[in-house]
Amino acid sequence: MKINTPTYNKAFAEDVLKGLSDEKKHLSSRYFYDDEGSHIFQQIMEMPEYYPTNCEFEILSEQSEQILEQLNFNGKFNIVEFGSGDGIKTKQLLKTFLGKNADFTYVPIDISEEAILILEENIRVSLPEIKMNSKIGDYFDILADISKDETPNLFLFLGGNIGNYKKEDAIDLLQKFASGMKKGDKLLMGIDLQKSPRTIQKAYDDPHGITKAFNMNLLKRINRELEADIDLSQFDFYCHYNPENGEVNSYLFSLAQQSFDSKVLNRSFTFQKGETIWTELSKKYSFSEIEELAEKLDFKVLENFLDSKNYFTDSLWEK
Ligand code: AVI
Repeated sequence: MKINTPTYNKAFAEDVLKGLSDEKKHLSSRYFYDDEGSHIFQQIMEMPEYYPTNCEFEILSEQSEQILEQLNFNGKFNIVEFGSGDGIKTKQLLKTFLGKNADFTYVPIDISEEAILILEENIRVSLPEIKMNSKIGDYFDILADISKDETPNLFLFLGGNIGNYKKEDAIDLLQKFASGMKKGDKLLMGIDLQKSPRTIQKAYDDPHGITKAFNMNLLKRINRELEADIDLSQFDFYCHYNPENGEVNSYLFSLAQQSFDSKVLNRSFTFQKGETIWTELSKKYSFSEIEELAEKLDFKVLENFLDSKNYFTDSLWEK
């Protein structure tokens, strides 16, 4: 008997079904990052309006020596990176640490084998002397293994990704990180800060339409993977920064009363004219919110490493 294994991603299908069936429609920004979405995100990071990447690059290029001093590790340690991406920013930190003769092993973790292979190649070409022990798989399975070892760890969670988690989900994620950390282990986390609402609004509501394309790619994915017939020209993108709570919320919205079918989900979905699909939260933090979050999780904030404009922090926490 031939068993038909689904060619679509089951979690994606379930989440789309749930998200588009709820009264207030939503789709998770987690699904932005297929091959095309990852490519569009690269373009976002190159836009002059999208300041977080340059800010974090500046911090890691100019302050890694101070970061190393604050770690206060004597002897060997691991640098464990969650969601390492292309490693361009991390390379700045690794280079400085090597220059200071720090004795460490770099342990990048990613779910994608391809991402790890590209990263390894990229790091080895520019830093051939580095000790690297890459891991492919689920963060938390790997974390459980790492925590059994006596070697002290510096965990990296860069890029400001924590901003894409709702408060309760951010706490949940950091609690999972914490459960794999020993006393004295450190976490260096990229966090985007509250600043002029105009600067933030421009970074997300960009004039090039790249962030719009990033969001629209979710609909393209539904068409392709869930065999749907969404008319993309009948949707637009909107985002809004609220300086009172530090949240950028992003939406797709329907330009007409319309419906579409998905063969995979075996359902049709109807939209009113102007109806929204919430796609992303990008939360900007104040220093007091960072302190509050660390305290709740039993971490101590050792130092906030800021860029010259004070837009972004790499916040160093100790367990
Ligand atoms: C990945 N993450 C930190 C980005 C952000 O700024 O929230 C994703 C992004 N969304 C729109 N532009 C960039």
